[in-house]
Amino acid sequence: MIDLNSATLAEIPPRTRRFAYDRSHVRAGIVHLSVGNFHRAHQAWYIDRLLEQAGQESWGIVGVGLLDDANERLKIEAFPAQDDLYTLTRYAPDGTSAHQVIGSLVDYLFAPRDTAAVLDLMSDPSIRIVSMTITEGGYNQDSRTGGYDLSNPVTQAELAAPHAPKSAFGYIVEALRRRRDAGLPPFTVLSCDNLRDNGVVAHTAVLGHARALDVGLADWIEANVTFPSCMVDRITPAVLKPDADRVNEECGVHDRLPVISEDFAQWVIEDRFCQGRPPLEIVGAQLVDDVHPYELAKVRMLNASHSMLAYPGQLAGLESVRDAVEHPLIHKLVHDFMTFDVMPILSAPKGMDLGRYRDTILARFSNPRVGDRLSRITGDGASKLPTFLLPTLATILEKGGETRRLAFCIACFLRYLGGQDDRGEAFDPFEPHLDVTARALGRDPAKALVSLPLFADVEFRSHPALVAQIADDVARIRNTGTLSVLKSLLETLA
Ligand code: CS2
Repeated sequence: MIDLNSATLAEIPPRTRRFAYDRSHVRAGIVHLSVGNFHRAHQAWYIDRLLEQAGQESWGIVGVGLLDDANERLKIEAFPAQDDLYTLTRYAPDGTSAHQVIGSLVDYLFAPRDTAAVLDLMSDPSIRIVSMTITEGGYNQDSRTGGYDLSNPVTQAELAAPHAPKSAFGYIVEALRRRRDAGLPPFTVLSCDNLRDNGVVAHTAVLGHARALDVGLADWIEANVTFPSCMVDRITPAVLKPDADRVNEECGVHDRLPVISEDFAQWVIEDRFCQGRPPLEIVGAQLVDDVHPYELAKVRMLNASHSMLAYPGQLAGLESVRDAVEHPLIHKLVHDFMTFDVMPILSAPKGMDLGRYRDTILARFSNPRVGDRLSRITGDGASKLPTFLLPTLATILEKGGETRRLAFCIACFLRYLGGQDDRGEAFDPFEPHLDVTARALGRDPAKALVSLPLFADVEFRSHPALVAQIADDVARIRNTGTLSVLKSLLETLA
């Protein structure tokens, strides 16, 4: 099989669609921090289609890797060898697939090695947007105050040596400083993570970092830089070796890091760009004044349902999202969670039917070929729960309503921290924000709920009955298994 790169493009079989624009004319207008599969399946796919339109060649993307880890090392090798090209395979719920080569990523820099080049690029006026997907937990938020955590050792190091940044915020602030000092206009900062008000969270982080360094710079950023919020949606599974081998076979070209996703995509963006923006509406993105209701619906319905099914599913020994959503008990749990717990307290975006939205989500989870694994969804629960699920619980506690489905999911999360499923099989929970001591608290729910920072937004101290309920669920899950606890829960609630 041929290797993917610019020279072999013409040899790729026609079943794999190739972009029609002349890539040598594409110039960088966007720097994207942290080039994960989601970015490559979502934003880079939108931009790829935009580049097909006449006159849009100034919106190419340069990807920047921030972290020096095993995952990034694969990209350092693969991206240049492939001239930053890659294949995207999209699977529809009816099982059909579409293959294409994406060309919108025009360069890749590895920040720990190419620090000067990254800063030079970000300081260049041709870059009009700096976007990022640094994960829900990547915003360095202080879980107690919601502000930017200046005590983080990485932040401390960056503040002591601002010319040698490490984090997204260190790079953004240093590049903005250079632009201001050179009398150049700034860029828009666009967070593409699944956070409520992601633009506001990014604003808090950038301003928090800048203010600790230079108040004048912070004021300039405040007055000149915009931080639009956006809602992003496309299920993009982790691609393991067998998945990669399969899609390479399907595409007829060897890509070292191919991307897989569902065919559904949505991008709703607040229209506030301080240096102009690509006309993304012509490729299906929605530019709106207020993204908030869309974000809320997506995070509290889709992402929360993902968590709602993934913890019990993994404990029950299931492997994929599809296996879990097609299990009758878990299906009912998730369906009823959306219908009775979330939908009554959500205000839907104008023109959106939440019932239909729920049914589409369930159908997407059942996609027969995407192959999304539960371990991807359960990972980093410490960042996801406070964003996806716990605000719903806090609202129900305030306004009244059923808490037992949420209590059960939290119990499953605490049990999952122990790294053992119902069959006694061990797994390694991916929890980069929880140390060993914190994880061990999974065995002591009463203490975990009142002391782990991730639960800080729920007043568990004032709800002892709920704490007792969760502790009881954890004990019964341990003794009788997850699905038997779920079965009796659903019978009680029927
Ligand atoms: C998932 C998301 O990570 C998770 O828990 O819910 O990655 C989800 O697949 C995407 O947000 C879909 O747009």
